[in-house]
Amino acid sequence: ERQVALFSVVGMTCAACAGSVEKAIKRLPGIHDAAVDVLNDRAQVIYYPAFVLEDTIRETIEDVGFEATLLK
Ligand code: 9UX
Repeated sequence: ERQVALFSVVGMTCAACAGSVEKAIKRLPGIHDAAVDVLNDRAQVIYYPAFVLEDTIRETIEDVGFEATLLK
C-alpha cells in the first residue's frame, strides 16, 4: 500500500536546502522515505496514503519556503 509521489521543488539553491526539505517531510506521519534532488529540483517521497495526503506533503515543502508541485 505504499505509494510514490514525485514533486517539483523550485527555489532550492544548496544542499542544505534539500536537507531541510527532506527533514520536514520525514517528520510527517505516514512517510516511509524521502529523497530530495537539489540539482534537478525534485523530491521523491514514498508514503502511506492511508496516513498522509499528497497535498499535506506538498504544503510541508512549501512551509519550508519552496514552491512545490505534484508531478505524479
Ligand atoms: Mo543556505 Mo540553501 O541559506 O537555501 S540553506 S542557500
